[in-house]
Amino acid sequence: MFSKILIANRGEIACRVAATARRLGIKTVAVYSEADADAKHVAVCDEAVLIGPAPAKESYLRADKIIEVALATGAQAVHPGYGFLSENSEFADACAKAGLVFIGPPASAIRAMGSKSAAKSLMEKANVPLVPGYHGDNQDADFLQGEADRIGYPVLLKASAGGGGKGMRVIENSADFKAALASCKREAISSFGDDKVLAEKYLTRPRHIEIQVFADTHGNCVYLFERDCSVQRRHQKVLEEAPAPGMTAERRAAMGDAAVAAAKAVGYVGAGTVEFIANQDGSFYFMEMNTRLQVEHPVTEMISGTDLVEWQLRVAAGQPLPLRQDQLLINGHAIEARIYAENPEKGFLPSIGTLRHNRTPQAVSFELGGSLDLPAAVRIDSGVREGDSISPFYDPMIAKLIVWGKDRNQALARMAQALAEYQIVGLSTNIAFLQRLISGKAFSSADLDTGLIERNHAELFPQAAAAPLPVLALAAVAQLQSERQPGGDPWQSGHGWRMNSTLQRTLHYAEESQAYEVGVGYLAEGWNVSAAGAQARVTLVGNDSHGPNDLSLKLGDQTVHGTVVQYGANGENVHVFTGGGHTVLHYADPLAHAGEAEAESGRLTAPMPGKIVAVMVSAGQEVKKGDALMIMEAMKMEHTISAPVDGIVDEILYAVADQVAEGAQLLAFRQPE
Ligand code: MV4
Repeated sequence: MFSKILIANRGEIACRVAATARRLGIKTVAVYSEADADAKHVAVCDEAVLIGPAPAKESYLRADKIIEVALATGAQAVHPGYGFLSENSEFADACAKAGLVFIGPPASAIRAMGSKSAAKSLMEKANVPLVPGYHGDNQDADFLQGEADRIGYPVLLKASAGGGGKGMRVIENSADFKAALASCKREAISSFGDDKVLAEKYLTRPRHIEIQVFADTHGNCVYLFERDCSVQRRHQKVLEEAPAPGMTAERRAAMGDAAVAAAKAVGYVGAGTVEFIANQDGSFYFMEMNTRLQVEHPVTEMISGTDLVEWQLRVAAGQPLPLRQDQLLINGHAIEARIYAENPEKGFLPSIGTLRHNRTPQAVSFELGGSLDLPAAVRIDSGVREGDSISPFYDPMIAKLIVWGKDRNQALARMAQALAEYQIVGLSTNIAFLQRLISGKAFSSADLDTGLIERNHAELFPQAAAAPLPVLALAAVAQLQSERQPGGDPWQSGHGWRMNSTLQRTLHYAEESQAYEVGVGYLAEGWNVSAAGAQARVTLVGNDSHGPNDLSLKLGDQTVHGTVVQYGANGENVHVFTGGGHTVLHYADPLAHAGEAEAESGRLTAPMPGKIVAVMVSAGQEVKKGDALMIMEAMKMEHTISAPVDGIVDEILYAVADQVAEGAQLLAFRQPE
């Protein structure tokens, strides 16, 4: 076995590989770009070497640099992870030439599977089922049309050099053939520099079912069952599960044997995935082979009780596979959801930013080894921690959330629970979208095909509902708590209450296009909170909990638990997590905004009559936007006057205990040039 390996990747997969290496006592060398100097994968490896600027072309794709680092650090092997150089046959060759073991298949196997049409010819010879079609060299338009007519419509034209759905055309009838062929060839030449196409029978409601295979250098090759990855959008997998719902033992054996035949046909070694496209009746056809460890490998690990990275390392070191086919068994059901920094409401645009708050459900990380003997109920593979950023340079995946259950229903329930507990603030995520997806009828009843997301668009993108009273009450109570003086008893909820009158305030919140006015009446104990026609007596109940942002409220006789994260000037960004939901509110502090309008003229005025109770700054002091300048008591409440922008305090016009009239200028303020 190796004593040191280099991990030529970043993010969760680099961390995943490092975890197994550590467990096996293998030292790890990380490589990183300038953008990743503080990344988790750098922290979890034993050594780390900077290889270049942020763009992948100048860092994670620099084969020469990576090999140089491997040699300089004394690594004996290179694990490429997925993406980047993982399916680059020249990199595999270059590693071998440098005397390094490439932890992956032989370069020849990568090449053999690299070309669509060549791979299909090889598969045909190996008796791996192919979609009825034509994938030969004759590209004459009349000939291809004859083939399409023979196959029968609808027919799918695919660019031979294509992948990921690019360069595909569905043709409904012979009359449309020539125009579609010309258009497909134009796209193929411009996208791939090669206009060769193949024609296939078009499957109208296909499922994506892939088989995990593993081969060693001793002639052994096994399959570790299937994964159903039908739930995709624009060829990006969203949910993956194992085993595939509805799979029979006979079909599984047939697909497994076909996948092993495919691997053997190209002299495969290591971890590979044979992708099939399956009809609803279960008939299946070879699509392509991925010659790497896949993103979704954890669902296979969970149902088979294996560590596929350990298998990769053993095979690369020349050891035989740890188990024979007859020793491999399926235990239970696993589902993986990919948590992405993206905005589903805005066409799934990647969302760049910092994970200000990243609270994950109770889970094991792979490092803890919980998925080996007794499967963990929940596993999270992630390459980022709270405080880390999702940068525009790389894939914006935040984490893979993987759950295991004794059956699919238990796994589904655990996924729902885990997603409900997952809290992220700082960037948009697809968590709410995943919640709707897994609870929707199509997925929960396993009515799967690659069109599931598009077909259920209305259900998956509902109109935003108005925030209910518990959400607004949590936001309001968090605001009241944050206004409290430091050092006060945080659970004394009578703040603002006066013997001879009831103080009444209105807090203003906005959510996207909706605005909320939350009425707060101070009581001797708690508050009367009213919003959107609903009203309840609210009290803060003991906090037996968790974190500083957690609140438990009594709303009438209902108990509500929630987490409220506030940030920005005057806590203007308010994130409320409760009941598995996440509401993003904007808090409009009336005093802060009274100041903002006057910032340009350098004045900060009292928006109402009151008394100065504290002055925190002195003349000439530089302050940052949001810094507290003065506290005044107005309307029987204390209000902080904050700097509306970065600037300098010119003059302070009132002192502590002074009475001020409405509109009085409190201090003079200027912005630096
Ligand atoms: C197909 C197909 C229907 N019929 N081939 C899309 C990506 C490429 N690798 C193969 N793809 C498809 N090939 C025939 N004959 C439908 C797809 C397809 C698809 C396949 C797997 C997973 C998701 C998909 C989404 C849309 C279309």
